[in-house]
Amino acid sequence: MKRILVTGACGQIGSELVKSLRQKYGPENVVATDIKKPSAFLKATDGFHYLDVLDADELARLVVEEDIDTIFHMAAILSAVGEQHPQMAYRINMEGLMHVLEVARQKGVRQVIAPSSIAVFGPDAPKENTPDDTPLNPTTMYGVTKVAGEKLMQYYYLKYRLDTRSVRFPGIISSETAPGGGTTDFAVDLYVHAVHHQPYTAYIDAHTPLPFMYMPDAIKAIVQLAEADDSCLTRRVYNVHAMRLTPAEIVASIQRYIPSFECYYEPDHRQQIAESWPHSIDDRNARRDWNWRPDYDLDGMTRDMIEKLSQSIQ
Ligand code: AKB
Repeated sequence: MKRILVTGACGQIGSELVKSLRQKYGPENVVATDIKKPSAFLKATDGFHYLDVLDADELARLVVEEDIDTIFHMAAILSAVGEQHPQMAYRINMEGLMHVLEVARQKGVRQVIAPSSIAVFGPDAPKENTPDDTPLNPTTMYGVTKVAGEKLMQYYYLKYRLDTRSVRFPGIISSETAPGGGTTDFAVDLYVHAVHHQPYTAYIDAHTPLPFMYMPDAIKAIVQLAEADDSCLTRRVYNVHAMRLTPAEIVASIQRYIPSFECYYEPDHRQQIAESWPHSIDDRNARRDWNWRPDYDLDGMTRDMIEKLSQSIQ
């Protein structure tokens, strides 16, 4: 049985990943860590530990004491906050990953999975069906750290045979834990405002396309890649795609269920970040190598989001 440690376990993806891994491998085999205060769900389990990823000694202690063989490294600063605090984003994203890889190497951890992002692409990458291999010239610090992170993970695989794996996530839409500090967070805000019957002012222009994915598909992707037979993998980092959506398309989908919902548009500094990213992603390598397929389309996701968010406010 795997012994798993998750960093950033209180974040948007981390919190749902912990739930899913605990269902699969047993709650006692998944150690959740973060610097944030844990949710009631995490608090109720004794598998939560305070951990700052900048503290390599504490990470090493936990890995040894808990006999960890797999690390899901989810702790990161996202694009919008990263542009406000580029030096902090560099430190947390780069030093944090380096600590995870070094502790893994020194303490005999078998596998490290850390997400990358569509933010690795910059304005010179093809906008539609952006392939895995194309120029990586991001214009955000977040993107810079994700490109360097991908290369670092590949280096540890080639030099030390540490089993590193990564997916480039698009914007993730979810109902459980709010996202924090990303450019694509507006998509979640749209749903939250709609179920509260409040209008929303989006900071991204109505017709800017971006790649998105519903959380159950994101969890499926990262767990499926972690479990894939190594002999099937032709690379360490994979594009994954689900939906190409503009804010206006998400609003129209919400209005099919909540017709009174209204959205206004006042693009701010995040518009420039969104415009530097692709519209849609070519994920044929993931589909071929480990059978990746998303389950949700726009209206399927909207139905589920509205149902779950409505239940949570009752
Ligand atoms: C962000 O907006 O920064 C993230 C991402 C696309 O990686 N959601």
